[in-house]
Amino acid sequence: MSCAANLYWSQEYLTCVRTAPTGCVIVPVKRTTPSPDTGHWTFSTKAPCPYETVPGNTRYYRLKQDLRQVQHCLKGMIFVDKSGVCTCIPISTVAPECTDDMLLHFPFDDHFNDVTCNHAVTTKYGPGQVRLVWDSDRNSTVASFDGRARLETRFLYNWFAGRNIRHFSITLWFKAMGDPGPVSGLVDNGDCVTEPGFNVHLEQGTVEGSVNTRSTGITAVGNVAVKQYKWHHVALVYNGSKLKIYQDGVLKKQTTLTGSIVDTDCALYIGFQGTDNVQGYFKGYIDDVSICN
Ligand SMILES: [Ca+2]
Repeated sequence: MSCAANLYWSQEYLTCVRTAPTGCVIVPVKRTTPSPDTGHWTFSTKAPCPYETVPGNTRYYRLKQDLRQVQHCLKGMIFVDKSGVCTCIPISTVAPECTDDMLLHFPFDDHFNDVTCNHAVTTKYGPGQVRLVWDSDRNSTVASFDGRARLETRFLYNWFAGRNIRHFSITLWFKAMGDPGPVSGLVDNGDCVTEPGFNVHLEQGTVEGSVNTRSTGITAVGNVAVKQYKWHHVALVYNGSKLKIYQDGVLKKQTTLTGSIVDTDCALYIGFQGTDNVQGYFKGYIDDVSICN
């Protein structure tokens, strides 16, 4: 759902507002008018972008040649380097997606949080970094994981309790850049104290998913080969009778599974699986994570 004509989404106020964010402190040589669809303003410089995002705060950016030279986008905007063009864009110009089916959606376009009406917020954990970077193949900003950090959202703590969930799916884009051997988690809700209710992870150069139901237990589908440094789309779908895994839009494996998904008192992890604070991290890019029920 988008804002009505002449209104702009404000992530700060969580509603549509009449005034669009008006600028960026980079001196623009060119300013385009806002897109009628998104309300985005774009500023560009003629030279390749001399700035980079300050780690951990995408509203701030600094001169690559002198990291002390820190500037910031105006309130409600964040800095991105779109293929060499310095740009400040609104935190979000898209209203939350309020549907019965969409539980969580992380587009990673300009922040790390969920954009559904559940408004789930993520927090970074681990010694490393998760950053937003522009990816020209995806033509989108994506989340970059350095192999030592993850995102967590506590929205799924005990979420399955009493809900009798028999329809559940996870979709995401990923580009693996780490060691293809060890387990590295993409999305799951567990191993904090118990086995996950669901997970999608990489191991030995393949992608695998599993769902844990009360009547059947942990059931996995996978062993689907993954190419390093290539974007793949993966979908794990449980429909109450089958568990299926799709890669790049093609059904790769399926198996019989019944019953309601077990509850865990664990957070949702993105970019990690396990209890070990060294192993289990994902290195690479993740984009557009959706969870539906
Ligand atoms: Ca994105």
